[in-house]
Amino acid sequence: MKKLYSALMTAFNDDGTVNEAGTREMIRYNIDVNKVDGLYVGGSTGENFNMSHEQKEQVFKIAIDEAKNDVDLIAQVGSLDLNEAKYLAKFVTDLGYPHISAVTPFYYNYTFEQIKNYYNEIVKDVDNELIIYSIPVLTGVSLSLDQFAELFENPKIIGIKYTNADFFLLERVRNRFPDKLILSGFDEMLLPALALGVDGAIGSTYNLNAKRAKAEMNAFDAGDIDKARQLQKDSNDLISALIANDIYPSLKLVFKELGVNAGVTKRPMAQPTPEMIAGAKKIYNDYLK
Ligand code: NGF
Repeated sequence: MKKLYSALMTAFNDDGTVNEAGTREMIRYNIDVNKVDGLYVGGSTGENFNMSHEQKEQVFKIAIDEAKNDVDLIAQVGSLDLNEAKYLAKFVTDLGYPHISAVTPFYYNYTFEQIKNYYNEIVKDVDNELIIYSIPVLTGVSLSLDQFAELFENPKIIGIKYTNADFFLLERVRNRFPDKLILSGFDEMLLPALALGVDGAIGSTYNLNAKRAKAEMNAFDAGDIDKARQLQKDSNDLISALIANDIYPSLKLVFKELGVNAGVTKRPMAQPTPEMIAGAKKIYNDYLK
């Protein structure tokens, strides 16, 4: 059974502090209304890379406290500070998170040896399993098939969150590692990723569009490719509109239309403008009502 995860957003107040009540509302909406299989906590959509260390801890605590054991939880602990990544890996493991994930270290053009050492260090002292977070479009770090193979030599490294439009590589990875977990990261490319055998998907737009994505997965599994294509087309109409309206603030503005207080994005992310608010209302009316 393929699994669908929302990349959890963090509700922020105007001053950049975490809005705990709003964050809890989004978690509840994902579990109770979207009926997702899991949440990816502390990823790009969660604005993890905008946050202080204390805020990361705060969000990890809120998410597991609200979600309890209702859905699977993956905590993204990767950081440019390896000591922080190791600390957070232990922190979330002690909180009870069943999986961890870590973005490839970025900015300094690390060698593969350094990247490998980073992953092995993160998992070394924790009794937990790690999913590599590969997102070359934001990190500039592309791992090759052989490099994934080297990382998988560590039995605690169990899979990839694959946010990459390189479908040749995806096919090669799926073929070489049939037992590893591969979760697709680009929501607008879910169907081609399903065709190549991913085990599920994690994404930002599932916060609003999980039911359609689940229906697409089910149609694909039933062999109804025409239906799956139609559902992907409908999703992509929504995703295109969200991207055109600035996706992260717009996801939160559309959440408000659904009666969920998602707060705002944290600066330097864009703050809502009257045009963006009007755009979000239109997205809600056109694609989600
Ligand atoms: O936001 C991005 C940037 N990607 C997300 C997702 O892969 C990131 C994707 O859902 C994620 O899951 C996380 O770490 O929070 C896109 O927003 C979506 O496909 C629209 O392009 O690439």
